[in-house]
This record gives sequence, structure tokens and C-alpha cells, in this order.
Amino acid sequence: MTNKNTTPNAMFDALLAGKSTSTAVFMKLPDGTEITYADTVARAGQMASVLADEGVTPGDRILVQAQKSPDMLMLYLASIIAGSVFVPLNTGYTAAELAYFMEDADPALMICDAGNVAALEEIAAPLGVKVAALNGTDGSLANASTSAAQAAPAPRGIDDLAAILYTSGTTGRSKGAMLTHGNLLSNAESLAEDWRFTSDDVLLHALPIFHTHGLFVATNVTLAAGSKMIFMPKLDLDELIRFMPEATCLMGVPTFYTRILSDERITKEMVAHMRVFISGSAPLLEETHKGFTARFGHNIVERYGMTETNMIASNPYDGARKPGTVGFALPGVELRLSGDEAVGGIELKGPNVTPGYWRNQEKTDESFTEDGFFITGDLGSFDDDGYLCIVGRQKDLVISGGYNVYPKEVELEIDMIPGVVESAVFGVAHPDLGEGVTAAIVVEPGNAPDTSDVKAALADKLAKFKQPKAVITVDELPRNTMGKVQKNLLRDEYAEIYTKG
Ligand code: MLC
Ligand code: AMP
Repeated sequence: MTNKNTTPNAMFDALLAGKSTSTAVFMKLPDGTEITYADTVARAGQMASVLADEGVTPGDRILVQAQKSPDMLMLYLASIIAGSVFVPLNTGYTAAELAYFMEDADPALMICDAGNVAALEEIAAPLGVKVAALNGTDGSLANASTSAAQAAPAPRGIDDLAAILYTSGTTGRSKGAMLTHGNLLSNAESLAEDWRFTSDDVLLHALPIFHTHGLFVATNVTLAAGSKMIFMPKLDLDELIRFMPEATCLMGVPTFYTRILSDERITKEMVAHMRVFISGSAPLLEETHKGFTARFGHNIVERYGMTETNMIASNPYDGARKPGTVGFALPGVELRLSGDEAVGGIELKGPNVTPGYWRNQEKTDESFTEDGFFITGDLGSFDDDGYLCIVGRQKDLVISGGYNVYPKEVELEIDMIPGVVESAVFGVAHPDLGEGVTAAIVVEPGNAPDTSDVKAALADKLAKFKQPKAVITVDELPRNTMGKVQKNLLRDEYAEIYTKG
């Protein structure tokens, strides 16, 4: 880490300050537009002054739900300069889900796409939250910033908050993981070094930017190394193929790699020049890892992370990248397994770890051991060479295409549907998404909703990625003698619903 608590603005100084005159390209857009580092620093500085005009002061939260765009990324950088706390939200969240975040984050400003302002104002007004358009209208933040002066970076040390990222919980309520300037910087710097990023690199950026992976890992590593990124709205294989010749690296969730493998147009020659492919956010199946090596001659670097901790471990850049493992702890990260068995709960300590959950001391206390290690809820073991293997989860969680879905949250909504007696939500192997969200429901005789009723009832309640891909009606849920639903039996029984035929 290059910054100490005394620096005026820890992230600005490390990631942006030296680049205010750099003509190197930071972002290339699909239409060919290039945005240099100097443009980026200037535009973010201008947007920071518009945030100040809107009443945002250092430490204030700004809640953001907007489509991926260069303006959205500028807003993140503007928030660093303004000293505010960036709180990005999944664009799939429904109005019902947003009301909770607005209340919990207690933001000075909610920023969204122009088309959503009116709808969000309805939720925001009773909470006293102001809503502004990011782009698309004359008065939007992006437009107003084109004529604004550049704001000076607000003083922020490594312990000050830079962001809050909401992550669902096993009780169904989302918690805001607080991330400091120091958390984000330490991770960006160690990853850039670990993965050997330099100013010669060109990253294919096709991930969403409301989560750790696309926002912090991809963007901050690019900034830390002075690399360039090709900034695409989403994963689109046609676009990936179009830009592959200009790129040197790709970061993705495992679904990126299964989709690349199932596209016959992508050849070994097409990717021969690539420096590195990196995967994370969900387990990369050994079969995918080995299939990728066999077909393209590239060993994917699999890494492991979490919203609360940023990145924890990675397979080595130099040295064996072992399928089915997530490698070694990153520099500065202390990793251990709980208990005395070969398999234990993964716990860690380090400059990357959240100071806790926003306004939720109880959850914060529950998430750390007495000696200050963060409890991930993942189960791991070390192989003979010291590589960490994630072998299971202590938490009831489904990871679908890299998005976390907490079954409890889905079950609570399903149980409210008329005619449903009870439900159990679980993950089943899915060829594209890794795991598919699956619901087993017990229904009232004579008043039974069918699968399409359940899906329709959830449409405006839960973001699409949380909605079950399959709903199965069962006579009763399997329970153990303590009355606990045995999801493992459901997982076994329906193991092939997405793979057979
Ligand atoms: C889209 N859909 C999903 C979904 N993504 N459903 C379940 N799970 C998902 N992940 C829905 C769409 O709404 C659509 O619904 C249907 O599925 C098909 O959509 P698609 O067009 O095929 O989806 P696509 O846009 O291609 O998105 C798939 C994806 C995307 C995998 C590319 O989800 C993605 O970019 N995921 C990355 C998530 C991520 O960044 N995770 C990092 C979290 S950070 P319908 O009904 O309209 O057809 C973290 C820490 C760490 O975990 O370690 O990094
Ligand atoms: P999130 O809360 O969305 O940040 O998701 C974090 C969780 O994703 C971790 O606790 C793990 O369960 C999972 N995860 C991330 N990377 C990997 C990986 N490489 N292999 C297996 N699971 C992973």
C-alpha cells in the first residue's frame, strides 16, 4: 500500500492523481470512442462538483441504480473525489426491493436512469430522499457536469468509507458491507501485482459494475496499473469476438467461460495472443477449466473473493494453476480454517476486509471471530501443496451466473402467494448459470397455484435473477427429525432437471 492515513484522498491519490495529463486510453467504447486518463480525471472532477451542488458532502451515501455506461463509471470516480460513499444497486432490483435500500442506506441522493426518475420519486418522496437522473436529460448529472469546474478531491484517509455494497443475508434481509478506501486500494494494488497488470494490458470488461467483480476488481486493477479497458455494456459473444484481437485479458464469472466454450466460432488462434483469463465469483468447474485448456491452450486463473472481503486468494500467475482450487492467500491476507478437521470454515484477516455492516452491529459481531477473523461461510480445505479448495458452504446460498441468491428471501415471497403452504428454494446444477434457482412448493388442495402463477406472483417482487428457473410441486418437504428441511435430498432428487434432455 502506498497510502497512509495522512494522504488527502487515499484512492484519488493512488489511482487518479498522477494521470491528470495522461493521454493514455482508460476506456474504449464499442462505438470506437476512446476516453483518456486525463479526460477521466477531468470528467470525474466535474461530476464531483455537480454532486456537491446537489448537496452531497463527504461521508454522505449516494445510492445509484443505472445501466452500465461510462457515465456510471465516472460517477463512481466522482464519488471518490467528492468523498461520498458509493452505493450501487443491481439494475434488476424491483421497486419493492429498492424501497428497503433507500431507507437503510439513508442517502443524500438517489441517482438513476432518466426513465426511472418518476417511479423512484414515488418511493423516495416519503423517505425524504432526492432523486436525480444520471444522464439522458438536460438537467442530468452527466449533462450538468460538462460545464462545471473540477472539484478538488475531498480529504479521505484509508479508514474512510468509499462504498457500501449490499449483499443478501441468510435471514432474507440485505446487509450493507462497508468498504473503506484502504480495503479497495490494498486489493487493487495486490491484484495488479499478482496478475502482472501493466500499462500494456487491455481488459475486456463485460461484467456489470454494481458488484465487486466488475466495479472493484476489474476497474480498480485497470486504474492501478494504468491499463486500458474495452468497456462493453454486457456479455455479448459477438462483441467479445470483435474486440478479442485488441485485448490481452478477460475477467469473468464461470458462465463467461462455459459460453465461450460452447461457441464454435472462438478458436485457439483467436485467443493465442491473450495474456490471461481470470475467473471468479462462483466455482469454476474442473471440467470447464480443463476444457478451456484443452481447446485454447490457456489455463484460467481462478480466484476467490467476497463482497465483504474483496479478493481473498488466487491461483498463481507463475506456477501451476490448479483446476478445482482457488490458489493461495493474496499478499497481506491471513487465511485459516476453523476447527481441527481437514475441512473447516474459511476465515481471514487483512487490509481487504470490511470493517462491518452498515448500521448493523449485530450482524457485524456475528461475522467476526473473537480474535478478529472474518467468517466467510464457505467451507474449505488445503491440498498437499497448500492450495485452497472450496468444498462447500455453511450458508444457505445459491450462486446463479455469479449472482448470489439467498433462498430465505425467495421462500418468504413464495410463502405469501395464496395457495402456497410452504416452500424450499435450493440450487441445482445448471449448464449455463452454474446453479439454477429451484423451488419446491407444497400447495393447498383445491387452491393450488401452478408454476406460472408462482412466477407471475414474483415478477414485481424479486429481481429476475432471484426468480426460480423451475418450480416443482411436492406433497411434502423432506424433513429431518428436528423438523429442518433437508435441501440436500431435494438437490439430489432434482439434480438433473436442467441437464437432462
Ligand atoms: C440474467 N438472468 C439471470 C442471470 N442473468 N438469471 C439467473 N442468474 C443470472 N445470473 C436472466 C435474465 O433476466 C433473462 O431472463 C434470462 O436470465 C436470460 O438472460 P441472458 O440474456 O442469457 O443473460 P445475460 O444478460 O447474458 O446474463 C448472464 C450473465 C450475467 C451470466 C452474463 O448474469 C452476468 O454478467 N453475471 C455476472 C454477475 C457478477 O458480476 N457477479 C459478481 C458478483 S461479486 P428472461 O426471463 O428475460 O429470459 C462476487 C465476489 C467475487 O461474487 O468473488 O467476485
Ligand atoms: P458475494 O457475496 O456475491 O460477494 O459472493 C461471495 C461468495 O461467492 C463467496 O462467499 C463464495 O461462496 C463464492 N465464490 C466467489 N469466488 C468463488 C470461487 N472461485 N469458487 C467458489 N466460490 C466462489
